[in-house]
Amino acid sequence: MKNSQSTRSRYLSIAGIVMVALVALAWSCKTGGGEVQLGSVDVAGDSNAVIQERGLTPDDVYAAVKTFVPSGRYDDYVMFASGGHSGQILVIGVPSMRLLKVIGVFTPEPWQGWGYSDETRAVLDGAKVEGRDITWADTHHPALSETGGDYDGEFVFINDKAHARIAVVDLRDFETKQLVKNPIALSDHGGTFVTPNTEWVIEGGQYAAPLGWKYASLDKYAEEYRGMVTMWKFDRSAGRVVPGESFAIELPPYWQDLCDAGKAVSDGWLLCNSFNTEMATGGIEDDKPPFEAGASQRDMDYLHIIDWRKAAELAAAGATTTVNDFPVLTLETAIAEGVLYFLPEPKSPHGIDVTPGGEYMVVSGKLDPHVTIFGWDKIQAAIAAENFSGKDDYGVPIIDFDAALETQIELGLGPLHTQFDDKGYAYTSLFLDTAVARWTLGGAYAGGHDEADWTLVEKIPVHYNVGHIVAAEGDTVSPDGGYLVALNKWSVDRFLTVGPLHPQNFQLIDISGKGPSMKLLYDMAIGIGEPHYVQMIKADKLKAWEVYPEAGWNPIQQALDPHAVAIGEEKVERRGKTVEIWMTGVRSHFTPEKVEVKKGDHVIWHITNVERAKDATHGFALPAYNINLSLEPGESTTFEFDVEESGVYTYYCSEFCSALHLEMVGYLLASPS
Ligand code: K7E
Ligand code: CUA
Repeated sequence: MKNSQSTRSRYLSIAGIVMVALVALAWSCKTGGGEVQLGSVDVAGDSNAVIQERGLTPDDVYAAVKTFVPSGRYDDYVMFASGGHSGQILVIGVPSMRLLKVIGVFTPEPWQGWGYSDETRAVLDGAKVEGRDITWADTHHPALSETGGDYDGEFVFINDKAHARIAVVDLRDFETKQLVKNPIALSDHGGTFVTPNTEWVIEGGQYAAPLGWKYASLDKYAEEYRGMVTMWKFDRSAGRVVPGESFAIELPPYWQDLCDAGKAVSDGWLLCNSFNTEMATGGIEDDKPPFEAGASQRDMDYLHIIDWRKAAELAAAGATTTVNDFPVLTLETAIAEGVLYFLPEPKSPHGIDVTPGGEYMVVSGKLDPHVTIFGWDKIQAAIAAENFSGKDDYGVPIIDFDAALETQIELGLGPLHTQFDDKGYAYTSLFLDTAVARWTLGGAYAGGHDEADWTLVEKIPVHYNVGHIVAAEGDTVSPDGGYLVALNKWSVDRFLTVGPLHPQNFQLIDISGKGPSMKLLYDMAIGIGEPHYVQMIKADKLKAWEVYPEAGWNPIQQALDPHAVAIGEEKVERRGKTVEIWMTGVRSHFTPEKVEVKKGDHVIWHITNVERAKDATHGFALPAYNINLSLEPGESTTFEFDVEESGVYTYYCSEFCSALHLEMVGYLLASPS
C-alpha cells in the first residue's frame, strides 16, 4: 500500500460512515415483518475493504448507495429517451440508469421483429418519403401522453427531424403502432409535444421551404418559402393520430424551433420559438455571411404565440386551403382571426418551457446569458389591449416586449432548456458553461424554496456540453423533483475510449435537497445515437402487459388476429401458386415442422405463439428471406415472400426459450418447379 497517511485516514473515515450506515440499515430494514439479519459487522467489513481497494470517496459511496437497485427490486422512474440517429426510443430506469428496452420506431429492429412481418412493414411504410424506404431517423423529442397535463402512461410520441415524421408508441406493449409522414414539410423540430389532454400532437417545423416540397429559388425566399406547425388529431381509443382530422398552420419562413403547449392557465395556446427571422439564405461560397452569422444578426427573434383552439375551430369549419391534400390554415387567416402573435425573444432562442401551472414562459437564447421569463397574464393583457410594438413583414402583430416581460435572470453561457421540480426550482442547461443551473421561480411559486425569488442558486458542472435536461415529470403540471438527468453531447474523458466516436453521456443528478445541494450520481454511456430529449415518468403509472391478453393477439390491431390458430388447428393450404401456412409455436416445437413449396410459389405464413407464461417468447428466423420475428407470449403475426430459388432452408426459434430450444426447428423444402 502506498497510500499517504491522509488518504488512508480519509478511507478509514469513509469506512466508518459506511459501517454506521449499514449498521443502521440492519436495525431499520424489515421485510415481511421480520428483522433483516445483515450480519452487519462482516458486511460492513467487506464493504470497507471494497471502498479502500477502489479508492472511493464519501461522495462516490453516497452516489453508489443512492443509485443501486438491488436484484429483484425496480426503479422508481422510467425515462423515454430519443434514440437520436438510431430512429428508436430508449427506455431507461432511474435511478439505476439501466437500459430496459430499445423500442424499434423509425428503423427496423430485428430482435423485436420490427419491420420483418407484414404488419410491422405496413407501419414502416407509413414512414416512406416519396415512396422511398428511409432506414434512419433523427429522433428528437419524445412526448408522453397526458391527462390534465400529467403523464398518464398510455402512449409516447416522437418526431424525426430529418423527414418531418411522427410516431405513436402504445405503452401497453411498448411497440410502435403508427408512423406518419408530414405531407407538407420535409423537416420538423418543434415536436412532438402534446396538448394537456393529448387531443393533439404538435409538430412544429424547422428549416423553411416551399410548402408541399415545391421548388423555388432562394431569391424567392421571402415570397415562396414558409414555416409551419402541424396539429395532429389524436384518437386515444384507436391509439392513432387521424390525418383526416389534422391540419397545419402556415407561418412566415422563420425557422421554427422548440414548441411547448400552454397548460392550466395557458391551456389552449401553443408557444414556438423561432430563429433566422433575418431570413438569411446562406451563401458562404459567394462571400455572403454563412448561416451561422446571417441567422444570428438580430438581438431578437419571435416567440410564436398560437391560439390552437381557435385554429382548430377554424380548421373544423373549413377555413383552410390544402397543400398536397392536407388542410392548411393560411398565414393571412391566422392573422385575421387572431390565431397568431409574435413576442420578441433574445437571442438565438432555443428552449421555450412553460412552468407547471402555465403562468410563465421561460425562453433561453443560446447567445444570451439570461433566461427570459414572460408572464402569461401579461401576454394576455397585451393582446387584449393591442399593446403591440409593430408588425413583422407578413403582418403578424408583435407584442410589446416590456409589456410581457416578467423578469430576466443571468444564469451563464449558452442556456438551452428548462425543467421544473416540486420545490419551486427551475433548472436550465448551459451548453457553453457545460453546467446545469438551479434557480428559483417567483410569483405563483414563491414559498416552495427558501431563497429569494427569481435568483440563481447553484450551478453544477456536467460532462460535457449539455443539451436537454429532464427532471422527474419535470415538464408536467406536477413535477416530482428528486432526480434530474443531463443529456450531454460530449463525454470526452468520462468513459474508456472505444474509438473516435465517443458515446454520449447521460448524467444523473440528485436534486432532492434544497439550496446549493445538487450532487452528481451516475454517468450512463449512450452508444446508439445522439439523444435530444427525454421524459421521465413515475414507474407505477405504466401499466404494461406482461403477456398479450389472449393467445392469438395481433399487436398492431390490439385485437385477436383472424389468422391465429390454436394447437391442433395448424394447417398448410395450397391455392394454385399460393401456399398459406397457419403455424403454432410452443416450447419447444413449431407445428408443422416441415413445409413443402415450389420455386415460384408465393408463401403466406401465419404464426401464433400460444404461450401464456411471462417471458416465453419464441423467435422465428428464416434465413435468406430476411425474416426474424419476435413472437411474444400470445402474439400472432404474418409474413409473406416469393420462393425465388429451390433449396432447403431451416427455420428455427431464434430466442433461447427452453432446454430444447435448439430443437425448435423445421425444414422449408423448396423443390424446383
Ligand atoms: Cu437537440 Cu430539443 Cu432538437 Cu435542444 S434540441 S439540445
Ligand atoms: Cu422457442 Cu427457442
